[in-house]
Amino acid sequence: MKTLIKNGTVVNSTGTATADVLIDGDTIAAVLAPGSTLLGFDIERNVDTVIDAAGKYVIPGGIDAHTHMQMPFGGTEASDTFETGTRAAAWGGTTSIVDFVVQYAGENVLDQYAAWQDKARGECAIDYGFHQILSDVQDSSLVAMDELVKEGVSSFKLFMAYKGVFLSDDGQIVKAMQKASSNGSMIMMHAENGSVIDLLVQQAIAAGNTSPYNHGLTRPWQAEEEATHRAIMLANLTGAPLYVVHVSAKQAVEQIAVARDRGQNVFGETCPQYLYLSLEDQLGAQSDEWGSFEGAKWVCSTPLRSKAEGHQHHMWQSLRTNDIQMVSTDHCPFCMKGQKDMGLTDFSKIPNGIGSVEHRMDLLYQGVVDKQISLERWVEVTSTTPARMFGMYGQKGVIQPGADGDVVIYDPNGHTSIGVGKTHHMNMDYSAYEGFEIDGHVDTVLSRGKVVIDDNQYLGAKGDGKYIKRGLSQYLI
Ligand code: DUC
Ligand code: ZN
Ligand code: ZN
Repeated sequence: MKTLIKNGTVVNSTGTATADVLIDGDTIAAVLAPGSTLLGFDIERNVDTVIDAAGKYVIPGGIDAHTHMQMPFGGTEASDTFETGTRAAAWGGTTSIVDFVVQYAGENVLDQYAAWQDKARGECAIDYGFHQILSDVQDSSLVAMDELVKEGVSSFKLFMAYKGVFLSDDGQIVKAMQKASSNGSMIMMHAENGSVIDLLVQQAIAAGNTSPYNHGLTRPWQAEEEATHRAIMLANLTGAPLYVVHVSAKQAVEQIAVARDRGQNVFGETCPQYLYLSLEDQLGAQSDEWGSFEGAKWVCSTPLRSKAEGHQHHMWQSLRTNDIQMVSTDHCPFCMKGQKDMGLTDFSKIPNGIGSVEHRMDLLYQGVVDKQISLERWVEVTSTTPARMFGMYGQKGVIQPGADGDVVIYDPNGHTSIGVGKTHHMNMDYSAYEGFEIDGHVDTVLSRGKVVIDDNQYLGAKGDGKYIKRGLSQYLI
């Protein structure tokens, strides 16, 4: 199967050019000046499909490096399966995800890895890779880290919060970091001080402060800044590279920036919710159906931060200045009915998570329209950097010969209205971005050369997606 995407504006992180993109089978065969021939060979006449992308952007498929499909969590399970979540991702121009294998305390890491491979195999609409979550860091987990790197799992997530569920103590963190420092893998960190949060939550509940807004109040920025600083110091001690996930506090960004300026391999990720949503939105949320419990829709960790305190503004600025390197979703969807409502009388029982795997590319494109980031930076933070950070670049994250034919044709003159019943394919009974209007549209999506979205139709199939065996981070020497 050969496809020619002609006359489009090809946008890579390095620059923009009008070009034709020839895809042969799974991979990009050539990027050519418009109308070129190949050694006298008329390309257009000899391909199976021609897509005219005049006036549109042709970008590398989005890579969401932080998703939790069907994750058992908070007394329930994230509501998107690998099938529904990856299909929704495709609708939104994301052609690869990196999800998390979960190891809870006492479980064996390699058994869990095998179980997650079984869950995802044959289910995904787009390509998928895995990070590994470590909770207790057993001796066998350290051996498993070496094994997993050979399997293409080159990043390990640890938690400084969620005591009794995920939390690793500082000694366990250091042990995992020492191993990462020796085998070249990346340590990812959920950086919030769990003991402090647990105390504040208990005090809030005892005082009768049970509504969803208290979730944010009991996870203050100081708990994020302190844990981010501690994680950076432990990484410094061990020489491990550190990637801080879902950064939401401007003070945490400052810690990352200082460490980077000192020459440490520290990286930061933020998410659309910290760029667009705020604690004030959550406080003001009211509906006929849910009253103030409406705010549960935006209970996630790290929490939404105060707009008045400038966190949102600072996140966009950090994306421009590269103090934050990339944007993932932390896609962890739960329905209001039957899941979030477990916390109707106690916010601490609301399962933590927001779903947005479908909307990340659009929401970040709106940042281009709103002059928050450049067109090339859009591609960089949503595709190219995730590919480099997690050992996929060359195969993913770029439009160039030899790369996978993961291509999105994005119409800057199109429009997308986000909301349930409009553009919503995630398995959630609400949208965290209901009513958001985007000045652009995902027209066509190709996943390894196959058109999976075109003209508002899904043309892919469950099982199209293949496992991505990742290498080591391409930011490390
Ligand atoms: N934060 C969430 O909001 N959900 C899943 C886990 C996490 O760290
Ligand atoms: Zn986390
Ligand atoms: Zn997460």
